[in-house]
Amino acid sequence: MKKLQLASGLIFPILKPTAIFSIACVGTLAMNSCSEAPEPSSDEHGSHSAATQFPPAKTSRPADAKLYIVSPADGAEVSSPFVVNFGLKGIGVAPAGIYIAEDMPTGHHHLLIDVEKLPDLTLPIAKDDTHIHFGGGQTETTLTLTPGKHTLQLVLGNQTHIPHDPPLTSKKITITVK
Ligand SMILES: [Cu+2]
Repeated sequence: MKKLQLASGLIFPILKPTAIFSIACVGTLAMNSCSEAPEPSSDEHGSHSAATQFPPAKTSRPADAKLYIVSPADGAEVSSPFVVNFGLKGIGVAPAGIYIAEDMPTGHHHLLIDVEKLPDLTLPIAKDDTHIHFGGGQTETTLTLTPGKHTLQLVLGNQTHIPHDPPLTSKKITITVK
């Protein structure tokens, strides 16, 4: 677990939209130079035609990408309000609306609170009190929940809030709020 947290630590601190390209580099294991934003139409990146830059209907993602809740731990007892840390490995975080390229997949977090059954993961994720979007590229949030048991689960969504193909979801954890 220590290794996972270390890896996610690289992603966590960088939240500003201006930093998304370097985050994407982390997510794709530095396939391109990470020193500056890629220019989609420049000669340097000539392998990307205009067509491949257009967001596809389905966004693929690395097979080994992982989405997980760093904290609280599954089964933890917490006092409200409490912080939830999102963990992501093998794919970058980018704000909603941002699409970089097919070989630089990114997404943003969605936290499902007390959602019993996952929604249709081929459609945009609903936006309501129990499906919270982090379209700014946030990787943590502070929650205030009523005392008792609650479940938390993350789903990564693409630039249009649609889960990737295949979808990236975290384990659903159960916590008890004191
Ligand atoms: Cu979203």
